[in-house]
Amino acid sequence: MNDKQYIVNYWNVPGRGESVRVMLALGDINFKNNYIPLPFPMENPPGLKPVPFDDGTWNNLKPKTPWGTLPTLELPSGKIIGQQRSILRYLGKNIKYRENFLYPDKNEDALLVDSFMDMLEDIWPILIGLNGPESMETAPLYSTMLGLGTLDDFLNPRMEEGKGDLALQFDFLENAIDESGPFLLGQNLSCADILLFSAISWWGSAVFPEMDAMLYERPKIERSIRSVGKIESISKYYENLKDSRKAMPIVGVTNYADYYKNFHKLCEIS
Ligand SMILES: N[C@@H](CCC(=O)N[C@@H](CS)C(=O)NCC(=O)O)C(=O)O
Repeated sequence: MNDKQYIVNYWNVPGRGESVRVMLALGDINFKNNYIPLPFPMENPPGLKPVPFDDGTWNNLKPKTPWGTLPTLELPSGKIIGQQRSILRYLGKNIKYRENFLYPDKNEDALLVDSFMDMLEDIWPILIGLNGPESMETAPLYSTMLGLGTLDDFLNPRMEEGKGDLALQFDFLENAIDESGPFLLGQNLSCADILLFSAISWWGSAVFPEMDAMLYERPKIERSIRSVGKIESISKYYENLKDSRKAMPIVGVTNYADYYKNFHKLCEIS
């Protein structure tokens, strides 16, 4: 890839943008994080830069994005593309780890990578909420973002071992992972591992109190995300940004800096 700058447009939380950031960090690619204030009607605490909450930026930007959503990635050519998994495939066709592209050349491997990524996207809206009759206060992600804590009444029955619909999804995921590892497809790292690393770390602070409920008796999921955390260019990325997390808001019981805590944990950054 060339040296011109990529720009990741996303809120200053991991969410769906983090996998894109991690891919670029892994590829040692020069990029800038353009943090868009979260479009929540909450007061901006004084002195925080960039401002965390709504200042009108998203209202102006939304119609100019390809799909009305974030993340978007601005390419060095100036073209702006959207959709997390499309961006990951695009980057994966350009970035190698140990001689192999992160989106595999072989059709069948690429198909497997796609299916891992698609199943993660199926879990995403359930955890965010807001697809059913939920209001913001009863949607698991918004509950922590609004500082109201995790929604145990929502999570506990759905994570019940062998029974809950979410627990079963994580079991399917565990069963689909290559036995010998360390990554989802086996020896070769792929962009699906990067998405899994980003998703579990994010959900383990934004929706669940910790990652434990998702990792319990699912050693292959844990092996993949721990192996990603050990990659030097990724831990370097988090180390470099650690101090900037001090400029994040505290809302109710939520310290927004903690949304990055699992990334630091997996990268073994104290
Ligand atoms: N399938 C899309 C979903 C994107 C999406 O829903 N993004 C949310 C943030 S995670 C968003 O932009 N919400 C603001 C809005 O819809 O106005 C992707 O994976 O990129």
